Amino acid sequence: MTRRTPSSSDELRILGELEKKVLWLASWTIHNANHLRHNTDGLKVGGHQASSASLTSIMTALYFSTLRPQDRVAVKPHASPIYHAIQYLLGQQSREKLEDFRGYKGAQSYPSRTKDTDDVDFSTGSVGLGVAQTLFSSLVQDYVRAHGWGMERPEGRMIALVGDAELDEGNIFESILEGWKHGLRNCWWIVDYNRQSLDAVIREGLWARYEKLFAAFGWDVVILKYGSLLEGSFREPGGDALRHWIDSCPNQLYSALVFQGGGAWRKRLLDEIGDGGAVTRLIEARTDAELHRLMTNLAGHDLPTLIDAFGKVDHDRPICFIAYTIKGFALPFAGHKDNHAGLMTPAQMEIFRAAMNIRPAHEWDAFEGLTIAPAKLQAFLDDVPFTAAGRRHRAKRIAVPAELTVTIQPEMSTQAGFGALLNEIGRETSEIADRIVTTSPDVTVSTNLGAWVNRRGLFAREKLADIFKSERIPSTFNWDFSPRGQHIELGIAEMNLFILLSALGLSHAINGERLIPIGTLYDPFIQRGLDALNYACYQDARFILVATPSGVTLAPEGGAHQSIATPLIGIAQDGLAAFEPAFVDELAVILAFAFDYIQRDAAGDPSERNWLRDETGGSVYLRLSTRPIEQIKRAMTPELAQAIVDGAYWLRKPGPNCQVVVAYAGAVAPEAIQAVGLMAEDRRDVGLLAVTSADRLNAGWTAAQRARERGLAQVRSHIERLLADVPSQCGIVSIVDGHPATLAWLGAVHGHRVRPLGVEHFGQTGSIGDIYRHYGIDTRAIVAAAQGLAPERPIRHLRMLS
Ligand SMILES: Cc1ncc(C[n+]2csc(CCOP(=O)(O)OP(=O)(O)O)c2C)c(N)n1
Ligand SMILES: [Mg+2]
Repeated sequence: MTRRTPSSSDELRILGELEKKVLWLASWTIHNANHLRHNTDGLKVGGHQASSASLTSIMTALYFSTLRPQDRVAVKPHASPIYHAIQYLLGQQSREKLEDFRGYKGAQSYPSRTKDTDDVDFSTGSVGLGVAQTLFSSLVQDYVRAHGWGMERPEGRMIALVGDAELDEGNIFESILEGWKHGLRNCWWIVDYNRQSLDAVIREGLWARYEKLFAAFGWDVVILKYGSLLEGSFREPGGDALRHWIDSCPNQLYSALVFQGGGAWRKRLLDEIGDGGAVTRLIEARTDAELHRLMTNLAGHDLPTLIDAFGKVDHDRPICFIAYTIKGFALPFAGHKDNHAGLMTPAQMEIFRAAMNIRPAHEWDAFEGLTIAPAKLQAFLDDVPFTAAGRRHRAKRIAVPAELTVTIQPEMSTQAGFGALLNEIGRETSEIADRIVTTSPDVTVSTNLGAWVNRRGLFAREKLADIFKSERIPSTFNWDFSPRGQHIELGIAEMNLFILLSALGLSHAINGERLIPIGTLYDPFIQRGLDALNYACYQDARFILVATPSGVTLAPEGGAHQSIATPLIGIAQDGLAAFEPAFVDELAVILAFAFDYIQRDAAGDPSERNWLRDETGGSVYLRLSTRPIEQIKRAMTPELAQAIVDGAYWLRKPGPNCQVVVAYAGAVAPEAIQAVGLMAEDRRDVGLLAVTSADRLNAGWTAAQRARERGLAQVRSHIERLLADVPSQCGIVSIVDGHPATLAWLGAVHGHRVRPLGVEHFGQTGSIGDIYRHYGIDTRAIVAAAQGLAPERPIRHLRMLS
């Protein structure tokens, strides 16, 4: 593609016009949403107008000049109106969606990969996460290329537009550390240094700390402080004094003067540095408006400076640009410390309209009020490199084996089963085995990935041999790093795990190369990274999360590591299908399903069989245990496999006179099985329901009810069918090593009474027997609960179970 030299004066003139237009469109979008559309329900758009205006120039320079199709950007959440305005000018955003900004199905308040239609690369919203996502996306790009995939495409730069207060989020620093370890490249962070957060003006001199910090981790730091006008004035007689004054001006005072304008600048400057000579002449040579323009000409608002700085980069080292900006630049509340939620009044908007030459009813016209001929502007826009073909990719699906083989020991834990399954996959040559990439925050061995890593090696761009191996020191693990390795070892920070999974899980869209990411961690630490997990799901990244050990079953390992709430997270987290199998043959079925499920992306209605939106796919969470339990010897039939995936099956079908059903999930299976055996003499036809996914059972049930409410009377979900023949007077004892609410809802399906057992408190250590007794999830507790549900006849074994 031929391209004009970016800094030609003709192009700069066009970019200057577009910059104005972008600010107008963004402001009008916000104004329209507040004053014209949504004001009847009192919906106010806070935090957008001032916050987005500080990025107008930077984003104009990037999107209309610097960026290439292979580049990917995370835009600061509150810059969404600027982003959508740019996309509108590039023909990728509709007027309707701008008119409905923040309204139903309109353009989103924060750029959203899944909900917006205008080519958002990375969602943002929860500050800090999108920033780290760009870093991990760069690592993933390196991973993909090191494996020889996608070499026909140019390398992209992963760019984040970062709010300065966003840098308060710890996850950003966690990611910087990880980036350094992995030799981060092709990553730009452009800090919108407007020295304001939501509530406040930030501390003096923060940039100097950032500079040291980034440099310490191998980043280039480029400080973009003064624009071309100010730089020019510094070269005039008296300019040194002006530079000195502005360099030492406190943030608060600078902001206040920005807000007050030309007259205030003049008074202050003359009072403080006026000398009756060169400095005074420099000031007095300018009108109030010119002086204001000069004094607010920070580099972050100066297109020539920005285009030059971005265009000059001729290396792939990570760069942190600290771009000085003004929050609310070019708007009436510019610089005011309370401006975060500031909105222009209708009167202010009219003044702005007049300044922009916009006629009423022409507010949305792309070139209204501009001085350059529309045809010329349109030709420029049509030729913008960023929107050239090749931005969006669709990677083909990786073939998945119908079943996974594994040798099942008589006693085995699901965690051991997971390790054995991956070991088997790692042994074979298959496409799926090559596309799997595992990662773990310093718990690779303790989550049982060791055998897989021994086979497939660790990933690093540079080869690094395991010294223990070369020194012939016996060790179970072969820790060789190479560009072909398939395990990415992370430090302990769980936020990094989830953001890396988010990046790996979007590789099909970002790099056009599909990966099958599997991340392992201890179950309780899901909560440590929960916002990042939610973020990954919100972006529709696809991965398999294996959390082990879990619950109080890890007993002697330590009370602090027990998890209670995670089964409920599994139920509640959108975009994540949660499973908690008890047996290894179930796990094999679920893992095979997961490999396929994470690759699905069809639009469409729920399946009529289980009422789940299986065709759209999603990510998968496996809650596993370290408890070895006796395995069931059985053949895996297609029916059983289907039921396992759908969420439950009868391990013992209840008879017609059934009085009690025990419904269990996960590692408490032995207690449930034993309790049913002990009750058999005193209770008729006891049923035993094995629940493999409370999440999918619940989701199917909810969807089926909704379908019936829409008139599809015949619809039945999987759990409704399973419980259909259970007599109405029968009670259900549910049990899970997690919060009892996980399965308590089973009673609402057909109105059976439920006694939900589970764990509500944690922290006690001991043997599994001690702990189960302590928290009331042992065999006795199940039998006692059954007795309580149907007390007419005592269960004799209960007395022996104290
Ligand atoms: C995790 C998280 N916490 C809080 C918020 C609410 N919030 C949105 S923007 C913001 C601060 C904005 O400051 P900065 O990043 O400097 O952007 P600016 O408004 O100056 O452009 C806060 C606290 C959020 N979006 N995400
Ligand atoms: Mg800020």
